[in-house]
Amino acid sequence: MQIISKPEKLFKILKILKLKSKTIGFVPTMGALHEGHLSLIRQAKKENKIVVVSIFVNPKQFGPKEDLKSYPRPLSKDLAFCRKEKVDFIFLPKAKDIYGKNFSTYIQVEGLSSVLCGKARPGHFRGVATIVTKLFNLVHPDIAYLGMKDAQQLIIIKRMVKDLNIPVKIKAMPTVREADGLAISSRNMYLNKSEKLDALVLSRALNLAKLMIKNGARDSLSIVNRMKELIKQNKSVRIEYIEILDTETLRPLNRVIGNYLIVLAVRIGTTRLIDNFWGKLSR
Ligand code: PAJ
Repeated sequence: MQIISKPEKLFKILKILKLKSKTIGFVPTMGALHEGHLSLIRQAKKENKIVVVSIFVNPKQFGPKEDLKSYPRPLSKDLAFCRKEKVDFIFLPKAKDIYGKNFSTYIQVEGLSSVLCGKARPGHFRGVATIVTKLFNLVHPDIAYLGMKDAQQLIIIKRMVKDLNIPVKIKAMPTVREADGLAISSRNMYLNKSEKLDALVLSRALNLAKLMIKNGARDSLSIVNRMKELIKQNKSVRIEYIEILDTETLRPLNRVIGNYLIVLAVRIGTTRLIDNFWGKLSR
């Protein structure tokens, strides 16, 4: 496993490998790797000759009051995980080498970036789209692996790749959960014991919605209301949003039909958690 920090060096090495027709699988991350990240890496290993993992806590996607400083950075543990998974290259850049002096170009995916998490985190998706574009330009992956856990991020990146003709295939990977149903996230480590129990309400609310839909419910409002009722039983959980949307446009669906996405965001203490369910009903 080779660890590269300089963008130009990474670009040069990968360019040579590409000329030798080696397929490149790419997993962009902010580190603090867990089973969710590892599932992406394993899939990339299965499908490509070369696997590149980037570890970069991207300052441009954090708001001024967000957790950039305290975001976990367990680097030696991350590297050990990657070594075990036989990752070929780790890209570990410094912020100053990614955002040089006078940096002033951003990618803005309009519409999709200003709803849901984009409302609570203005500028977040601009930061994500910009770094992901830069990483794609440096790595030139054949396939990039992204988690369905971050549904809005995935939908925005897919839109951007299509709109800008970026030559990469985006592979969406299912959410990895703890045995109790909690979606694994680097931010779960901010939760104390009782908050971790409170957090189970996210997957429970999604399961309730799934059951209702299985039993024939189609009216989004009544499903969302039942989810809200369930969550409100727990006084320490504050709902930010619960919505049922179209998976491509993120437009709200009055009725559950076609490719739909149930998304929710809550705050527990100071921690913001998201979860979702991707479903399909034939029209
Ligand atoms: P990060 O939060 O480190 O996540 C990296 C990738 O892992 C994302 O595609 C995310 O959706 C996926 N992931 C996280 N938890 C998962 C889980 N429980 N199951 C499956 N996949 C999971 O997302 C980012 O970093 C950044 O915004 C990034 C895209 C790297 C740009 O900076």
